[in-house]
Amino acid sequence: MKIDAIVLREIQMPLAHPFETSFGLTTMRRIMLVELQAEGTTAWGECVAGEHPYFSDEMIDTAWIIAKTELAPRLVGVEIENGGKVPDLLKQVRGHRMAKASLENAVWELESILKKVPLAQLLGGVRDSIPCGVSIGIQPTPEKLMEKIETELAAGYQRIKLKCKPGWDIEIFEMVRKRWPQILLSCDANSAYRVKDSDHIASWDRFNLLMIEQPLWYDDFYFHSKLQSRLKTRICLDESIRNRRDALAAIDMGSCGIINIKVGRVGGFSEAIAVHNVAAERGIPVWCGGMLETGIGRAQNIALSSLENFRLPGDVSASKRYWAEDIIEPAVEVSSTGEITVPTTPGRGFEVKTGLIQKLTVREERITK
Ligand code: OSB
Ligand code: MG
Repeated sequence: MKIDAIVLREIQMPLAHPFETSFGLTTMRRIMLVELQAEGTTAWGECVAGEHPYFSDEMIDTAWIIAKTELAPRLVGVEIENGGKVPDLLKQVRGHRMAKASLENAVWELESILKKVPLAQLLGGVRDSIPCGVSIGIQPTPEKLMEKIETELAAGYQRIKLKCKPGWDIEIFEMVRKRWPQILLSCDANSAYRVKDSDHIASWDRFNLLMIEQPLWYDDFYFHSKLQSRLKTRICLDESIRNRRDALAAIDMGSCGIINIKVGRVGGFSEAIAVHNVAAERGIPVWCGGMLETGIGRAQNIALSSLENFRLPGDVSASKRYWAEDIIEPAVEVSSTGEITVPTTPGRGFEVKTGLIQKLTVREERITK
């Protein structure tokens, strides 16, 4: 496969519902899309870097400059055998995993289009449908949160994840558990707690949470392992896991019992599959996280979630939870039993609305040889 040109685009889209985490409030997304023009067709990638370097040290503007000056020039005009060869072409550049993933994933997509196989199959997927959960942000009031949970459960979602932080935790879990004693419930702190909060967090065991996601520092394994040894509830690591070696270290140290795989956070499909495999070998379940993606990233998340060890409901939910109008069609829909059907057509399995993307584009850059 040879890429003729890579087009970077920034699109801006307001979220249908503002999303608040312990690190901040997002109302408007600025998203870098990658379009590969190759072999008479086009393939797409989405960069999940945020508007600010709050979730990770990348943000859309760093991803843009790195993709433009360092990564795209290493891919354009070069014979690339398949998507799995991309990490090797980009390895001289350290870090910038979200920028790398947007390009690598587009190459995998290109390969699936040219080979006329579904992206899920190319990645090694085995599932026809994937179980879905939702991530519910911090709300203006507890009452609003209860309404949201009610709506999502009625829509069929199989697991509710609550964003939490000091001051928005025990009282909230108490209230939710009182009303819904049986549901699959988890929480995600996005690193909002410290070691001194260990007793506080240990007291959450009584809420029978499926997991506690990333309670401590974004770059830590050691203190998570100390905390995990005090908990009955499994810790799930998100931010801390950057690659397969991190997954191994975290599992061997007992820092977590579950791993959230975000393909952007680990640098692309190759590394996501490697994390998936090493977790599977050690009996640690994984699930697919979300980064408020458009349909392009979401379609790729669906494909990844079809791998065997994605055994827990992911944060891969319907387009309408995020956008008034998604940039793919059909929009991603979730069944009344909380599942998304994995497409069986070649490539990503959804059409990209190029006209809409053009309208949403605020900057564009074309990289050729
Ligand atoms: O930590 O999982 C996270 C969104 C943005 C940044 C980080 C996270 C999230 C989510 C939302 O939890 C997942 C989604 O619905 O896309
Ligand atoms: Mg998380």
